Amino acid sequence: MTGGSRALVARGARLVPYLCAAIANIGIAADLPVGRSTSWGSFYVTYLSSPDPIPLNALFALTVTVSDAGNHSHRVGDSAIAVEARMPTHNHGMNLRPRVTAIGDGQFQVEGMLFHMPGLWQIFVDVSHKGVTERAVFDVTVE
Ligand SMILES: [Cu+2]
Repeated sequence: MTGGSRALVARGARLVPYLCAAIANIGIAADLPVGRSTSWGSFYVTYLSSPDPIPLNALFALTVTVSDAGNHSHRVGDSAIAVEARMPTHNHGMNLRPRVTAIGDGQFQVEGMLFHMPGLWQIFVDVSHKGVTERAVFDVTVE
């Protein structure tokens, strides 16, 4: 499977909870983490934003979880992450440098994120583990 078709499948899968929430008229979608596999398929990265959805021009935080790609319930406890975000169509990043704090068992608190313009942003989570670094990319449209 190519990376392109995998991305399409992932986008399609993300729509399902929103459709369910719309039909049932309940707010479950907001509490579901967003998940992606990393570039070489070794890890599965999820985040929850606070607040959710990610606001325009206001500080927000992410809780990031790194799991084994083959078993999403198995956290990669001795991993480390670095986080940045860019607007791909504007070729610029954030004006702030986020702070990453490991909170144990493959989870990280990322504070000091701020998206200062509306539009498409990409959050890059670089996972390092046993000398290997792989990237998970999350597309986020901020309105
Ligand atoms: Cu911009």
